[in-house]
Amino acid sequence: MLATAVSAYIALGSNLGDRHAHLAAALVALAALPGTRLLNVSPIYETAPLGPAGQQDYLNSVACLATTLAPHALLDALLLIEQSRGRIRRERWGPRTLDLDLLLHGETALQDAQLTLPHPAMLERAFVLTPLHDLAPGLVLAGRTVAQHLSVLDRSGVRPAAL
Ligand code: A4P
Ligand code: MG
Repeated sequence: MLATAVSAYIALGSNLGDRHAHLAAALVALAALPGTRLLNVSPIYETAPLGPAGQQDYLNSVACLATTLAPHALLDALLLIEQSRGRIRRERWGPRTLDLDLLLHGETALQDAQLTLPHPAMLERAFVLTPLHDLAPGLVLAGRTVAQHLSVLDRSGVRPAAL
């Protein structure tokens, strides 16, 4: 039986090396995943780093996919794409060439050792909700729209990226 496609939202982040190239390569790789179509991509934002001091600013965006991949299969694919861009895990919230977080996979809610859905921190982060708002302002999460969640966040560290 054919699996049904769901909408999945991916947060893209980079603050090391050629940040625009890492994000562009990630989009090419996401579009090439089996059972997957890249539906939409937000503008790119330059954002103040959350985490250890002394890091370069991030570039952040959000992509929307239609995919038949199951949540864990999609997460595994995201980790492989990160590795293909030279991602080395050193410290939590430390600098990274490419970070791909699975924000939402349809209506899935789950928590295990590998994966938490929806992504647990997404509603507190203006660098995630600003690009998500560009794609889906009326999407309802935890009883409120993305626009409502974003309206109470400090957006001062988030600005459109220079090309
Ligand atoms: N994991 C569990 N749930 C998920 C999910 N929904 N999506 C697990 C992706 N991964 C998920 O992630 C560690 C493990 O989380 C994965 O192996 C997966 O099994 P990681 O990316 O290796 O670790 P990390 O990123 O160092 O830690 P953490 O807590 O995941 O950090 P975040 O939340 O990814 O934040 N500042 C700005 N301005 N912009 C950013 O994009 N990003 C981070 C990283 C910090 N500061 C930032 C930004
Ligand atoms: Mg991550």
